[in-house]
Amino acid sequence: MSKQYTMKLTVVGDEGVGKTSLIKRYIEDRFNSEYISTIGVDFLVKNVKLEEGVEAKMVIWDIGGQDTWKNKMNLYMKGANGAIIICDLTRPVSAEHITDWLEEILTHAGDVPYVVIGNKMDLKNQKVTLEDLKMHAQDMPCFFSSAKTGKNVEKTFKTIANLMIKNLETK
Ligand SMILES: Nc1nc2c(ncn2[C@@H]2O[C@H](COP(=O)(O)OP(=O)(O)OP(=O)(O)O)[C@@H](O)[C@H]2O)c(=O)[nH]1
Ligand SMILES: [Mg+2]
Repeated sequence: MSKQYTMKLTVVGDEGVGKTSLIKRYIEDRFNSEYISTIGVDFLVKNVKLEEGVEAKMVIWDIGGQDTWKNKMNLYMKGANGAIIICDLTRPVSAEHITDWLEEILTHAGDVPYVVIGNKMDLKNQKVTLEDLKMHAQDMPCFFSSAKTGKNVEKTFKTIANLMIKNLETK
């Protein structure tokens, strides 16, 4: 018998770090260099096959990073099974804010798994190191990624999907 899970994944981080781009790369394998800021929240669904016999319907909440949406976080985060927290490797402030995003997750979704991503690794003027990310991520996984080249995008979603499943199975 195969097991079928439904999971809610939230994707958070400052405006312009590449949340929508990362999701678009993962689902459609495409990249758009134009910046269209997410208004409120967008929803996307991806069916994932994990280990033998385990399938999951992953509902991805692409949350707008502008301050305007901050007061909606309780609605957006509620019931989340996990999160991807993203910063832009060329903008140290976006890395400093990882702690704030983590706080939102803990407050509204509780103690759920998350991964920390430093995006835009294709750009030259990187100012955030893997050590910086590790510090913010505490014991959870962290990677560099590029929505532009696709580097580590699949790995990011696979990692968080597996962590969410593991967490659900132990409940
Ligand atoms: N070079 C490069 N540019 C990227 C990458 N990811 C995103 N971008 C660009 O960064 C800009 C912002 O990307 P979005 O994906 O819209 O950012 P977001 O985090 O969804 O922003 P909000 O919806 O406003 O919170 C766009 O111009 C993207 O093309 C990347 O990996 N490399
Ligand atoms: Mg967006």
